[in-house]
Amino acid sequence: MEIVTDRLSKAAEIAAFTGAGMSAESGVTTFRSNDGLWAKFKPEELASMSAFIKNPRLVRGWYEERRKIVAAAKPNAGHYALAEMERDFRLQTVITQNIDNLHRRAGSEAVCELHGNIEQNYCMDCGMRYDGSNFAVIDETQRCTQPGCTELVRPDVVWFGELLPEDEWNSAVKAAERADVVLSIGTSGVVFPAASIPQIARKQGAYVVEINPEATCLSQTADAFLQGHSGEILPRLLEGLRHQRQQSSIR
Ligand code: BJW
Ligand code: ZN
Repeated sequence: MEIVTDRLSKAAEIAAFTGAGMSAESGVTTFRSNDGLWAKFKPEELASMSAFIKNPRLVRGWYEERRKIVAAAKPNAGHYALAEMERDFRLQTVITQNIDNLHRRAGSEAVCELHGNIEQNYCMDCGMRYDGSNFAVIDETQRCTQPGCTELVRPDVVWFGELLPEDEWNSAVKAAERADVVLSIGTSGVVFPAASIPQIARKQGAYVVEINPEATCLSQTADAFLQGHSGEILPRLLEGLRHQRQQSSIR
């Protein structure tokens, strides 16, 4: 822990790369855990255009339920610690795979959302954007209300086989390349291209720290593995940074 705090305090730029585990302590179920209402489905079976076309009601039900959970959820101590690292230390960017908005709600400003945002929707035909529930619900599916258009409205998230939003991806790669330290937090690291962010950073010489209660495919190559929950580890890192700053101001 001290070695990581030391690296963080000396870094000119820090980036955080986050996955579903970041929000687990806010009560948002991760994708590849064995609990939760939707555990009987693999993400590949729901998060895809083919699943949506085949069964829009099922996929819409999944997103609708998750949207409600996320709206009722509160950022946890880990989200707040990252927001404070951005405000008071050198955390430049939070690169997130999460669609739950919890980083922004905790106060993080420089957030790259690689997989979209569950609060946004758009029409699959005319592209009209819907940010609430102002679409029509016909036969339990969401439909566009533009004149002459009744196409399905889909969530503005990135499904398997779809390209990541170009601007967000480019900003994320730049942040990873510039960073001296990358914190990879609460991700199984199996979904690409997002999972390549720690590797991109490491190639440019960054010190990569993984925070996760379980070992993942990244654990072997990370420079440090802090085993535990992000809601506990991140506040401790923040405390360590504050302590170091205080010590150096006394000296
Ligand atoms: C805690 C904790 C606590 C618990 N504290 N930690 C290269 C190689 C191989 C495959 C591919 C490749 N390139 C592309 C692919 C195909 C595919 C892919 O990667 N497939 C793999 C599964 C094999 N990728 C794509 O299709 C991507 N698009 C693409 O590549 O476009 C180019 C292309 C175009 C056309 C044809 C082909 C290619 C798009 C991927 C989109 C992924 N979308 C989803 C859904 C988003 C919307 C939604 O939320 O519904 O994104 S899937 C799902 O997985 C979601 C997540 O963001 C993503 C990653 O999951 P994450 O966050 O890692 O969660 P978990 O559950 O896996 O892990 C949680 C972790 O937390 C665990 O480790 C726990 O231990 C830990 N944890 N509690 C800290 N308290
Ligand atoms: Zn439309």
